[in-house]
Amino acid sequence: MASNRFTVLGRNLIRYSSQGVLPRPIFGNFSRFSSTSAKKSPGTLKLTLKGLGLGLVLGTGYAGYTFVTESKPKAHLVNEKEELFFLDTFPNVKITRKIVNPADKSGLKITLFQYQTCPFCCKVRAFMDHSGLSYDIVEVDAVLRQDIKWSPTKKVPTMLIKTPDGKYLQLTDSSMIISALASFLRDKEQNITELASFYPSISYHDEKGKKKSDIMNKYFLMFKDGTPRSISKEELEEERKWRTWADNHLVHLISPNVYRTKEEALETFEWFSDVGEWSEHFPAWERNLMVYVGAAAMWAISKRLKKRHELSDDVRGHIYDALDRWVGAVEKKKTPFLGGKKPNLADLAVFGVLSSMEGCRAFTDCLDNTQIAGWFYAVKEQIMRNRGTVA
Ligand SMILES: N[C@@H](CCC(=O)N[C@@H](CS)C(=O)NCC(=O)O)C(=O)O
Repeated sequence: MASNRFTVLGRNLIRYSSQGVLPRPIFGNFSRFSSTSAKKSPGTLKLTLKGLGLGLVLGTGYAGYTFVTESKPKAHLVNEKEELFFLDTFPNVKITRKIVNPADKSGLKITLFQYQTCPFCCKVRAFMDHSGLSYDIVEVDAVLRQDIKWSPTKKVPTMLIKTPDGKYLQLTDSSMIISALASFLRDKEQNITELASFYPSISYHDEKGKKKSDIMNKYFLMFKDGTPRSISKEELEEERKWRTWADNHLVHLISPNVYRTKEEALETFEWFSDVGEWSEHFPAWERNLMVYVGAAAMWAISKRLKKRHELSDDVRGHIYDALDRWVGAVEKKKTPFLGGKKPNLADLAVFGVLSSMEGCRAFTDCLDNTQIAGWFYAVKEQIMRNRGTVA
């Protein structure tokens, strides 16, 4: 079996591999898809439904990611794995932006489907820009989400990568995307489809009997010829620990902080609109609906999220504590980054999550009340140095 050639530090892969859970490369067994139809102008009923649905969509979107990333006990593993998903043809979507880096030697043709300020999407972009990759961006409309209709998971970030046989392989989940691409960039001889197959999606029933799924090994890098001597086991473990912390802890502090009050929620959505160029990409009515209804919905939802994650009313205090912990871990290394002289995947994950609130009052407060600024802007500088330009 192909997986025998790969080593991964930790027991997960070996355990799942021995249970026969790891998929073999599944060429020839791909799901088929007919591409999305062109956008139509919405009718009155549709407009009304959109208005009513917006709060719910934004709410469930943000609440959804927090729910998925929660590490609850997994009551019952159904042990169903989902096959890799491929499209035969590229979907009928508008490319919003092209990032071009002439120094990119990866040979990968990547399209990222995203919301500009989603923390998980910011994490993926931080990694891709730091790696100097060229890629196309599709800014997904958070209301209709037409551009990801083709996707079985209906979440962002999601990615399509062109395979040598001309199909499009879908990668989902920010941490899986980063691990699979990072593994590929270490050894471009590896096949991206085969690499993706080492991150199987496994379903389980939670304690309430609800079917959920998660991606195995998503914090693990896959090394074809064993762990490179240049990295120690401890370094890899530490990197995984903080990547997990970024997804399971830090990210849950963002919504309660950026939507803390009605005014902050509105400011935050105005900033989303600016950086996501909503005025450019969406009609005015839709942009305004997204800003006003979105801000109101998220202000309300953030209260529920605060309870779910057992945060006190002093939500700023929680994020300051988290950042103090992170800065403490970096300082202990006595190097500019957790990864040493260069940011590692944990630096990029923490940076990515934080950059999702860079234009918010909560971020300015973090700069004023913690020591995060030095590290944050040092990572940003490294990313800016490596990244391609908008074509
Ligand atoms: N674990 C996933 C979480 C992704 C996620 O929940 N994304 C949100 C947006 S921030 C989403 O797409 N929610 C569904 C929706 O918007 O309908 C990851 O790391 O990529």
